[in-house]
Amino acid sequence: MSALGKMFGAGSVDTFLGWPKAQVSQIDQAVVAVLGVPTATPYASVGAYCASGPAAIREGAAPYAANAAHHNFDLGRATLPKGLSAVDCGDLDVGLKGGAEARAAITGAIRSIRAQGAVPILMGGDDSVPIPFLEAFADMSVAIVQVDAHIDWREDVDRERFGLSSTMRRASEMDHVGRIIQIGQRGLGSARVNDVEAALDYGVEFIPTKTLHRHGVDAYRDALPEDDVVLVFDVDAFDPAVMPAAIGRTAGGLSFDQALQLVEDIASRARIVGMTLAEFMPERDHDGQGALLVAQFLTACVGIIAGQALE
Ligand SMILES: [Mn+2]
Repeated sequence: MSALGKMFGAGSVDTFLGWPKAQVSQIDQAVVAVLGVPTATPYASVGAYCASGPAAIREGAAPYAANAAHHNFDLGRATLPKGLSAVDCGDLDVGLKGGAEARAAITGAIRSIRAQGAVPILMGGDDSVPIPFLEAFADMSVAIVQVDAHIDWREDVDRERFGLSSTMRRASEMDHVGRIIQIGQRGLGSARVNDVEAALDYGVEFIPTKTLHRHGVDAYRDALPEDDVVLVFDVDAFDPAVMPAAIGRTAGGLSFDQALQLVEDIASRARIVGMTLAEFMPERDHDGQGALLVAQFLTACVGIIAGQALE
């Protein structure tokens, strides 16, 4: 723990923002439950390279833990409105190999959190984790807002169909998934030409980062869904200058405030029923800079989602 953290009263914490620990099966009255997941379906070529992401994000949030109940200027109020509580369910023990069993465990955990009335927030883990997360919403229809430098529409990679480059194609095949809005594509490496065509055929609306930078919120205002939304956020959507802890760094990404405003704007039209935050790779971070940013962003997202519980 840094001396600076001590000065502001931070103690040693091993949960996100120092929230109470809870079992997935017993989250009491929490309106939001955070769960860490190391991977779902890693590619053999790279393995579970974001497995230590959840621990690093909790560490990034640790300096704020002593202030968790303070006024949060990103929200204009306390992160958790009075009377509401959130819990950290720790990391789901699915090992690092992933596969069908890991995916089933993730889906089961998210179903359990939802059945108790809380909004699940999954901290990855590589971007294969949203696939089993989304499977846990089969009892309702959802729209997806995916924020990512990459479109993730590969049919398969080396014959693996459930990996991090196929996330949105697998999502599009789920009966309960309706509209898909994808925001943040940029540069080379976002997509193959035929995958863009398949996504457009499905009805995906793409809002590249370039459009967002040039037109601001007008770039997406009319595209945002009014149906219940699962927010699928890949941290490589952020500009690598502010969030370097990603394997797929691409210049020109979102600022902290653009991402925050986007989540606010989604929440102003639709209920956010779940969120995944993936691809945080501590080994690529610079002196914890990315972890701090992602922790602050996730804190704001939790606050926005918790605020919806009051509506
Ligand atoms: Mn990505």
